[in-house]
Amino acid sequence: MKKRFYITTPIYYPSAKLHIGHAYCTTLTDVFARYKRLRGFECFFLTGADEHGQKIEKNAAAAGKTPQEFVDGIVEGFYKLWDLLHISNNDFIRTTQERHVKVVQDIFSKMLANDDIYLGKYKGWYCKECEAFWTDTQAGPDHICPDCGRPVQTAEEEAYFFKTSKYVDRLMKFFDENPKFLVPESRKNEMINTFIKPGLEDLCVSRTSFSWGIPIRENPKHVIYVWLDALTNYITALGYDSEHPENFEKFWQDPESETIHILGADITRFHAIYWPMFLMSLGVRLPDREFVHGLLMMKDSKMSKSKGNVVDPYPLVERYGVDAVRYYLAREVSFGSDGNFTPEQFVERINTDLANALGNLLNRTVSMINKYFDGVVPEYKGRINDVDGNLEDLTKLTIESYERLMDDLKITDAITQVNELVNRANKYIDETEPWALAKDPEKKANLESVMLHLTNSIYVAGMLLKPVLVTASDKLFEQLGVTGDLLNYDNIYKYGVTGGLKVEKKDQLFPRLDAAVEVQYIQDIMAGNIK
Ligand code: ME8
Repeated sequence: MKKRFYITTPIYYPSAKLHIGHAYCTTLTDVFARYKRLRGFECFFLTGADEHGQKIEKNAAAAGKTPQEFVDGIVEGFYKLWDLLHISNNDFIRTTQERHVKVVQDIFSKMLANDDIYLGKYKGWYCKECEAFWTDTQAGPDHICPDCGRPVQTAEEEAYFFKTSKYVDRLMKFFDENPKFLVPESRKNEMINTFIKPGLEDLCVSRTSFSWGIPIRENPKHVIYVWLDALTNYITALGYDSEHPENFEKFWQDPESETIHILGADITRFHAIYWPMFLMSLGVRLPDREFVHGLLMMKDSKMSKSKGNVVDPYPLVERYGVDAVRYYLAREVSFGSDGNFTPEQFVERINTDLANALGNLLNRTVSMINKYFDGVVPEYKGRINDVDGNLEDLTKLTIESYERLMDDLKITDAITQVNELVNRANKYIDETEPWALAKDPEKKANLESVMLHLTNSIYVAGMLLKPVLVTASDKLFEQLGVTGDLLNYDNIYKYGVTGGLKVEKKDQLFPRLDAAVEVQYIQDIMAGNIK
């Protein structure tokens, strides 16, 4: 099994503040990275900012700033959000950094020298006012500029093209030979049927209509198309083509390392079709997996910066805490499918799973151990009856299925398994009635066993949720008295290790939220009244 891996998020555009969709992708990627690290993998986790392009040039001008000043300000906000959410990335790449610019220019020169890029003519729809070229789809049937709404004219400009035709067969072969490359499977079919089968045109990889981009060394009036610039971040950050290629060799080229890109469904085409072709052209290994997640909507309408219907994650984390927001993101919308954000579901999820189920389980268990056993968890004495045995079996099964699902990036399903274990343990308290056992001295062994099984399930649940509940899992372990060696993941396989722990009652892990008040609060965030 591979013991090293490289994982990336898309690099987001600093054209405006990030919204909860970006937080969703980065948080879920972070959950996976933390999970693999817990399992002993060496991980390199990259995120960053995609800083070039016409839109950024325009937004900067509208804000009265230079593009660099403009993106510097917005990227500060990226750092702040990732800090708030405890994102454990190992590096943050900005496409305006020198390490990136130089390599993108080298890559372009290489492709030009290989004859994979040639100079041709770009035919499209041109808007004189905006000085922008648009494709057929963008101009639509009425031939209108999507930005200013004025009519556009057909026009031609000199541009460089990447020869996709040269690589299309190799790409199809690669898809066939690597069925796990692009998941979920439906995304692959969509790529083949929508883009490849109808015939892929050569890709225009340069622009002359604006200047905020990386200039082509051989012909500096052109800037490099933003997607060729952006996608290469995944290797420039590792030191590809630099004086320090160690991480590139170790995390990308070495087949012992697994490379995984996480991305949203809106950008699958660039990652699944063009990126592999660029890598083939450079003679670089292709990534092992691309996992496409769905998009979060706001009650059936796509959340987007331009529509102004976004949920700002900053005030959300500030009010509800990092653990609640991370848990909601990981648990609510199945990773890989589209989903809705609603304030009601947000509050409900936290109350049901965290306050009522997990928090309550810990609270009840610690109180009973204090009351019946002076705060010390009784030792494990083996399987003394079926009820206890069932909880023991379920705990072991939960670990197995959690690991299998997590390894497949089915993060939501994996968390759901843990939630089911927690629910089962709560039900087990009701079934075993420890308060009744405590009244009968002959049932002492039963009572001991119940307390041990409960603490063991909480211990396992706490460990499995550690990649999500980055601060609450430590608080849970503190109350349970888990320290030292038991903080290592591998101990969850040893059933009964919680015997002898000294528990300590502290504050509720997750106070119950007042639904009416909090739904209103989140609606205020969405209306932009709280920042
Ligand atoms: O496309 N729901 O950047 P971007 C869930 N710079 N995820 C969402 C989302 C939503 N409503 N909206 C955005 C770019 N995302 C390029 C990427 S990579 C080499 C270059 C997430 O700022 C999702 O992961 O538009 C999506 O793919 C990404 O943000 C797009 O971010």
